[in-house]
Amino acid sequence: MRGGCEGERVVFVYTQERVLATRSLIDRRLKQLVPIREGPHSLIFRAALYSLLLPGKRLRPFLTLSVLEEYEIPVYRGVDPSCALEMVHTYSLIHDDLPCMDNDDIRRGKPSLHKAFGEGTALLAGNFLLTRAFEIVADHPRLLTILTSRCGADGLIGGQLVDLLYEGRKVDWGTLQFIYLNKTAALFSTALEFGGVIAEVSEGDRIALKMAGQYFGVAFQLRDDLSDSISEGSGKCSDLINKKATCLSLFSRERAEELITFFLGRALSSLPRKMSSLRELFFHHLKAD
Ligand code: GRG
Repeated sequence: MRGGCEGERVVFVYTQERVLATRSLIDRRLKQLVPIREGPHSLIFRAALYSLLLPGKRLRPFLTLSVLEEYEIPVYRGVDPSCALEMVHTYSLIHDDLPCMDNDDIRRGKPSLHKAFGEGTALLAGNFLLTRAFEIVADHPRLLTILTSRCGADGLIGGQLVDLLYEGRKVDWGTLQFIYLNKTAALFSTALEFGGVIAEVSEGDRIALKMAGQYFGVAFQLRDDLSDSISEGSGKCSDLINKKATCLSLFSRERAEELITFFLGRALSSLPRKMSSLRELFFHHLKAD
């Protein structure tokens, strides 16, 4: 793991090695938290693990663990909450891919869960992962409250519903920001806030972390809209097929790039500390393809 020194403190940076180390830590724990159990229902564990262990970037766990590191809190304390977040994220991807939603055949480079296991099993595996995530944070009331609110009508569900409602319809910037904030930014802000809550930071720092996550999430979705528009033929162009409301329905590519720069700036200036690894992660995932 590469690192630099700032005074007495070691400052970790966002490197490929570090991404792999985080992935391996999280994946090992995910396998323990969702063990394959034998019985008539064993299919649910295999289906959930199929999606969970596909090579996702594990960005949300990385955000939580980076906050802990910044505040010099042992990283192990964030592993289970990070796994819970990754389960919620995976559930949202499984359901988003279903024929009644985006109808995507490919996810993380492999057949999406309903293609591999059938629609009914995919629906249930998503529900199972969401329930399991709540079970994992249930003994931490503050984390549970945050996660519950971000998964509900004022979070993922609300964002996804408005996203569906605006398929093929003209969208305005206010509505698009609502979709981005709830569908995409909700889990990034949860990840940073989880770090803050576990590290018992001041109220000011917790709110700043949450805001950094919101700004980063909006920029991340803007970048995803731009990437999706140029990946026709790669199996990742469902936005075009579904006539999704994206930033390109409103802005030129150049204007969208300016907005990414704007929201990146806001995300960086919201961070309550130097947080080098988070800054690098933000830059890395928002840069033009
Ligand atoms: C509640 C069904 C339901 C959906 C909620 C989150 C969501 C709404 C839908 C998921 C699909 C989607 C386009 C989400 C937007 C955020 C986004 C670009 C997710 C991909 O996140 P990455 O890049 O994915 O971190 P990996 O695979 O690396 O984990």
